[in-house]
Amino acid sequence: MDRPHNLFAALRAAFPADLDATAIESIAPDGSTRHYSWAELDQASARIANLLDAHGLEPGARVAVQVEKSVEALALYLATLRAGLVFLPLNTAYRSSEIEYFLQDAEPAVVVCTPAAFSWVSRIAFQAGTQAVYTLGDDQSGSLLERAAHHAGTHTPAPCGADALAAIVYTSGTTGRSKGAMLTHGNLLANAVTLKDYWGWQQGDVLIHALPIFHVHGLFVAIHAALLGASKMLWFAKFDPAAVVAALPRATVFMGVPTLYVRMLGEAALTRAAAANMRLFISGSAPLLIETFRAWQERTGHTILERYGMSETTMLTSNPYGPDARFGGQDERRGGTVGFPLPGVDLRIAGATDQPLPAGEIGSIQVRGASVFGGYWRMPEKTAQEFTADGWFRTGDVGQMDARGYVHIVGRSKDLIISGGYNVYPAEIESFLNELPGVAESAVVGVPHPDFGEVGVAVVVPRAGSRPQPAELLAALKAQLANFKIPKHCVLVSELPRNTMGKVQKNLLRDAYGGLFSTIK
Ligand code: MCA
Ligand code: AMP
Repeated sequence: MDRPHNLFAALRAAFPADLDATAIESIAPDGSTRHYSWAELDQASARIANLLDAHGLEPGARVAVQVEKSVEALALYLATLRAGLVFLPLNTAYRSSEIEYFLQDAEPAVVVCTPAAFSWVSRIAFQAGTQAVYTLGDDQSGSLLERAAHHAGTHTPAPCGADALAAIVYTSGTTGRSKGAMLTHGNLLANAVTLKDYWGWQQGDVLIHALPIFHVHGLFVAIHAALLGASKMLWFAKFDPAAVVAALPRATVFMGVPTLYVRMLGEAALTRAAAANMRLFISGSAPLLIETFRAWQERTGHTILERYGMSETTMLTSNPYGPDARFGGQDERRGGTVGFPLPGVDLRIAGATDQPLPAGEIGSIQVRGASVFGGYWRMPEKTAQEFTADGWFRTGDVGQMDARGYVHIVGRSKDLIISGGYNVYPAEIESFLNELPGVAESAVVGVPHPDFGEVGVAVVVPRAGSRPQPAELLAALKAQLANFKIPKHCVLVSELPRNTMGKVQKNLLRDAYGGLFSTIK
């Protein structure tokens, strides 16, 4: 029989003995703070777990959540794990058509949204068969906490095996709509323990948490490691570079996407002295430019540790924190690389027929290991396509492993733009664009951007006799899609470049528009 493996139980077991100590210091934009003790975090999640239990849901029932970042939202995540239900986080930028898709696909039993969104979210949710819709504001308002307050502040975590589903994380597809990556308690716990050990988590560590908590980076990578390390978190609901730089002297670890590092470098207060107390800066979710890596080294004296992962797999590789015996005791963090496969992760560079390639050759990155998900929600065919016959997951990233064992990501076989750490799928934007009046066809490509790393540019062919205004096309997209997905520029062209097979040559478009943002500071 599988042993009990509730992820919450493992996180809870790591709480410090002094439960009255501060677990989270939440820092508001005006600088005011609110302290949450470990006991409060435990009790808040217990109350919500008891409320969820009162619904009498089957294990595996989904709890979909689209709320602003708050410590109470974190308690809701912990409560869902605790109750043995499945957490489904949703980006707060998603609009109604996007939410409608997720709720119809996942059929959550419970939905939690902001008080302001209740009327439209609840309409969609009840149509999708949801039993209960609660609200949660970022100021402790809403029906979730009101109802939870009537429940006990103690709760026994639901027993569940390592294979029990803990979360569904939607990640868009290169064709068609988003796919829900199903992550188990075992997947998440394996990765959390690995990261805590590999990154040398120490007693007394203080993590600056300034990322959103509806994606893998902010929700799993940052929070699990901090909780397992019994570390205090300095909690920012929204990233503000000046406020984060001001908090560095009270912290030891920071995690961010490259855009956060770029913006912090724009702060004159970022100095060696300001960063003197810090132990570790970690970057991921998007490529860290070598210029940023070097500028950070020069300004702060710290070498950013870059790592690589995916929603389907959580973290896969990391530059070393200290000497890695598996790779000859190497401990150098090398800019432009994502480091070594993490302990417990098998990574290979494969050729066209999935055969492993020798060191130095470029090929598809394929992985397997305890953190790799079992499949996509209700998409067995998609799942089968993404795994090789011998059980390796195809990441869709293209890379190379050098003779010393460092993994380099050199491109992607999937048509994906990573903008400020968020993924934007050109196919989705094109399908909306192509429906707009006056549009015959379109192509969306990613081009370099000094702040977001990469942004989308829409290249549109008008219908014969039409002359749609680019600004109006973008405004029409904005009415339907999350704001970060909106291309930052739109051009009209008479035709798209195609190869002899009729496929749009996006590389030519990227070359043509690649310099659009190069002069922006
Ligand atoms: C905001 N905007 C963006 C982005 N963010 N545009 C493109 N890409 C973005 N990422 C747009 C808004 O639509 C808005 O446009 C304008 O920029 C300003 O918006 P605002 O909300 O003020 O921006 P911000 O608050 O300054 O946000 C920027 C940000 C944020 C802090 C960099 O994007 C962010 O938190 N990124 C982190 C994402 C993340 O956590 N990714 C991890 C995924 P307008 O005014 O026209 O509306 S997990 C993952 O990738 C894997 C598993 C991994 O390896 O970790
Ligand atoms: P997601 O769909 O949010 O899971 O995004 C996963 C993708 O982000 C990966 O497949 C990579 O393409 C990309 N990614 C994550 N970390 C890095 C990194 N350090 N360098 C380059 N790409 C990264």
